[in-house]
Amino acid sequence: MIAVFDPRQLAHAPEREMHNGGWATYNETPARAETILAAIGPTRPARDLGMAPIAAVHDPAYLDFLAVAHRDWVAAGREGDAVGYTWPVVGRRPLDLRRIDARLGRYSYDAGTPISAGTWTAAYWSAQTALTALDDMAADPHGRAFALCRPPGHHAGRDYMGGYCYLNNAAIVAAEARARGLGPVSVLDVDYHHGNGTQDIFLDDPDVLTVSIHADPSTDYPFFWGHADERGEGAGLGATLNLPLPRGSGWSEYEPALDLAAAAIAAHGTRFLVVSFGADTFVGDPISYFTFARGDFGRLGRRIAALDLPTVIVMEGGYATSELGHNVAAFLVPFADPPAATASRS
Ligand code: SP5
Ligand code: ZN
Repeated sequence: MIAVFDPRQLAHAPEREMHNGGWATYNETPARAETILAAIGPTRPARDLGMAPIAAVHDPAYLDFLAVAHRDWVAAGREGDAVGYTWPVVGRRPLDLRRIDARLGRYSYDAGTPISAGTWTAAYWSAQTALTALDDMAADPHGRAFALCRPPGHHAGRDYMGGYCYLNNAAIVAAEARARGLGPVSVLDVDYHHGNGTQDIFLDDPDVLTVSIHADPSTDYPFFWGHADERGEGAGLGATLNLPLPRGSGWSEYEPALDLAAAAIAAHGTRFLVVSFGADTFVGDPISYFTFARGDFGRLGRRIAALDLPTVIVMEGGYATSELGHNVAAFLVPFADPPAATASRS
């Protein structure tokens, strides 16, 4: 199976994040990518496919902000990573404010997503990694490619960062695939956390179905999105599906949700699939509460590969670093098999 990784993604290395009222060591480390790299075999580097597919998804003022935020932080006399401390309440009027702290608040929704010196470079190459996987997917014998993206993307919206995410790699691939006429497109998000950014980007869009299986946002991050009654808006009503599960869920709770997701993907007439893959459903994940064993990642991969669709898998979360590479590799194994072989196994 084709896999893409670009080492410039390692430039993103924030030191700490705000968690439950105090500073904690940053979970989304360069070591995550390195352990996945060591477990999955050969990868190819990203090519630069430019800003246009990124700008098709993200707001231009937000992109300008991301590119200069750390420089402006340093220019304001600050040390370490740029992080906001004041956020506009929903419904506040738009203001064109210049101070770095105001812009950090305007373009984020949490304090867990700092901007380090290398963040823009890494986020740019993370998006290019996903786009290169889309470009190269056709060269794979079964039309599947894995993008080893870091930083992850599914919490980033059109004009906001959050949840360790800056550019929404999965949404960028989905929009580009649609632009190339590969649709109808569906995004299946199997990270532990709800993919709020992806949902927001396509909320009123009937063409791109977004389906997310995740921890109930009543108890888990990102709290304000991902509830079962969010079904899309306007013309996109019905093209959003949320399947929240309680903490403690394992494969026996997950599999029926996956069946509902598969039925929705089929009903959408899907011809191209983006998978937002997080390994934070693992029982040993330090910030998550599902109970997947290693073998469950193989089951999940088999079920998704059996959909028999051209597929780009985009890496999202997963923080049990010592197990992460093996869990990701277990998920990817079925995608190297021909679709018929995958479908015939249970
Ligand atoms: C892509 C992804 O999986 N993002 C998850 C973002 C979750 N952020 C909120 C959880 C913060 C937990 N911090 C725990 C620190 C302990 N060292
Ligand atoms: Zn996650």
